[in-house]
Amino acid sequence: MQLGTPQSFSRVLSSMCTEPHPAAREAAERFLATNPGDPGTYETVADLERTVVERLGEIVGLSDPAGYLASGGTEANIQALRLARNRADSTEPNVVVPASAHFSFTKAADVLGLELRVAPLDGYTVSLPAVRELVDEDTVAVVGVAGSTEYGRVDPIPALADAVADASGDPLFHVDAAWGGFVLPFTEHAWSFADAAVDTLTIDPHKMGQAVVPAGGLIARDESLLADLAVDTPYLESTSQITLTGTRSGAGVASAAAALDALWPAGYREQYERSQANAEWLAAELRARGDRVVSPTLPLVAADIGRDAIDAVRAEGWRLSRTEQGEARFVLQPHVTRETLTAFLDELDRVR
Ligand code: 0PR
Repeated sequence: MQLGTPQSFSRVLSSMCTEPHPAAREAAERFLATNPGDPGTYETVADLERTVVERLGEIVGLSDPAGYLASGGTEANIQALRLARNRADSTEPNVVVPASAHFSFTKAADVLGLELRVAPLDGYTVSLPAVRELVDEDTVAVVGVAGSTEYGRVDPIPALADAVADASGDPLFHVDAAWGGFVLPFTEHAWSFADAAVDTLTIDPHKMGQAVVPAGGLIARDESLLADLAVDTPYLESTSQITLTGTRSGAGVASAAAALDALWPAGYREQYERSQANAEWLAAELRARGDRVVSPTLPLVAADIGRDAIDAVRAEGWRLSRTEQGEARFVLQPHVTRETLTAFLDELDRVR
């Protein structure tokens, strides 16, 4: 069988994945045949996972974090809603999410039997009055997004936490920082456990964290919250399991550990500064060409460059996707350098 060659990242402009850090790639290979799902057998990787969770706790402003490394943001978001549902005693549970929430919440609501209540946006972030109106005694969780998939925007996390505190039921507050978690610590945004009464949070090492896929992260304020996820594992040496997947790759855990060791905090800060500067530069270049640009508050640019132009650059091999509104969406991942963007703009100028 011909395996072919994996794509290069040189023209990938809209992906939230990136070239893994070299240390992360090497660690992933070393731990490929380990399974943190069975800590009784694979002790080293299980210990390493606890260390990674500790380290992620530092990033998200939590001194004694609970959590684990999931297969990605989808699993982390599903699990956050699952524990919220399991601890509530509603027969008609619902979850309130912003219209900007990632489609993983649609999957979560589907598999968990939750009513998905979608709060409209006010600009690019969730409308607080709308959230307050949608929350009722059957609401088991409210979700805020810290770094939205399409526009990189941050919901008003402290105000959402207040709305949760005022709710008549006892909902949990989940923050989805799957992509934003590795850039937000270097900004002024209020987004983490340190800024508001957050219960659970998604932060994915395999996005801006420069680990290999699969490495998502679910972090909880307290170990007791995760107890609602535990199922008995009668024939393993460990007695219960909180993850959604059973067997899972230790490669993600080890690579996250290596990436965090190499990059937190100075390397991630430098990366954020480089990516943000590139985002602002690209926004200015496109505006100078007369394109409407949604201002990048994080390193993600959405710009109305025209449907035909997107098709034309795609035909030249550029991997560029659109927002629901049809704007081109540039995610300034580490592999998207100034040289890449200059080459892209040259192409854009050529095709239109
Ligand atoms: N939460 C947010 C805010 C996300 O942006 C994403 C993924 C998820 C959760 C789900 O994470 P997993 O995909 O790890 O389960 N957003 C990316 C996107 O839709 C996913 C992606 C990644 C798509 C790489 C394409 C790609 O090449 O853009």
